[in-house]
Amino acid sequence: MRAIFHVDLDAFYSSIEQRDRPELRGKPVVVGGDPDARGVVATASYEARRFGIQSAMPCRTARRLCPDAIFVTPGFDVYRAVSSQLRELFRELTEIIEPISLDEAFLDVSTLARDQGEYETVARRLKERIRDETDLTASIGVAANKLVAKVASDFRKPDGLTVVPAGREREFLAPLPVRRLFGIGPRSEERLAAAGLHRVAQLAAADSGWLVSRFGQVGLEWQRLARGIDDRPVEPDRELKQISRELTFPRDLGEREDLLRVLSELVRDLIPALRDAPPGRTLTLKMRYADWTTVTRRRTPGTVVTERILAELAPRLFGECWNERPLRLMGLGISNFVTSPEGQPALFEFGDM
Ligand code: DCP
Ligand code: MG
Repeated sequence: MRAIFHVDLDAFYSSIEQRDRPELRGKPVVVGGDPDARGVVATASYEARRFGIQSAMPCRTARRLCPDAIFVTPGFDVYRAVSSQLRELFRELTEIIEPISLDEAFLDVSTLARDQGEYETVARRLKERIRDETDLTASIGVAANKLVAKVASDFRKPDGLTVVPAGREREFLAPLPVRRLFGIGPRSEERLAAAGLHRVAQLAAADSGWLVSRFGQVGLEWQRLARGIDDRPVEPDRELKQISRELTFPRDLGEREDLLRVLSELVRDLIPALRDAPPGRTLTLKMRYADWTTVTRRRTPGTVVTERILAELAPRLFGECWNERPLRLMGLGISNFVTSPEGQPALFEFGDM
């Protein structure tokens, strides 16, 4: 029987800013880009979220929703330092730690407790340790697998602790919207909604033959998630080789305009991961044509791939290698990471491409 913690800090960047600048406490704080220069929101304090401000939203929209919001430029060095502090605290419990981003990790704590009730105590103690050492709050989900632990950490945010007892996974997930399942994104959610499946319970109970005929094999994978089944191990110290996003379209797309739109969605989806990863030097575009021919094109611009370079280079690469035939999939990836601290993206931002 495994026991897994999913630990996720609350409003990470903005909580750190509020911690370090007392004048920001209790105020709507938005961490991200410049509202006058097409910046996007990295995160917002809970005070700002009450106005509807969310990660990835243009800062300009955020300012419209809350004219009193205070905009702060991210201080990644501090965020990284806190992240390593967190890692040390996790290490007090287990070596089996899988970091997902600066503020989020899975911990396999299976050997720590003698009975299930003890895990709650261990998790509570970890929250206290985090608060004592960093002055920040974390939410923790405890479950027998990663999927359920992840959903559980989000269940009572902020400063939450949710334990899902073994055997109760399906019941816990049942009332939630399908979107909450780690692995079902907005597009899958739309496809499920079109088939009348909105809640996890409906997906869990659906006829499996019908699911396959409607969605293919992925329908069965979704159903396993909906039933709370997940055997993925916590993978410690996974070395990051590439961060990527790809999308298989519901139908093949042959219009340049549609494909450019998908490409900018992929760029947008990649940006949060880009922020949490070390700087990368190489951008890869992947295209799969309707006949399954798959083409990948790489470009190493001579600087690290910043958000701006990503946004400019991706459509250029596409323009250079798309042969005008319909595509079924497109993907973008960043690799060739700079591992030493020399990788200060801002320094390279205006380098030539
Ligand atoms: N982040 C980002 N862009 C995004 C999402 C997140 O730059 N689109 C950054 C800012 C967040 C940090 O990553 O502070 C952690 O992401 P989370 O999704 O855990 O969000 P928060 O910790 O801010 O809030 P929550 O309390 O919902 O976990
Ligand atoms: Mg968080």
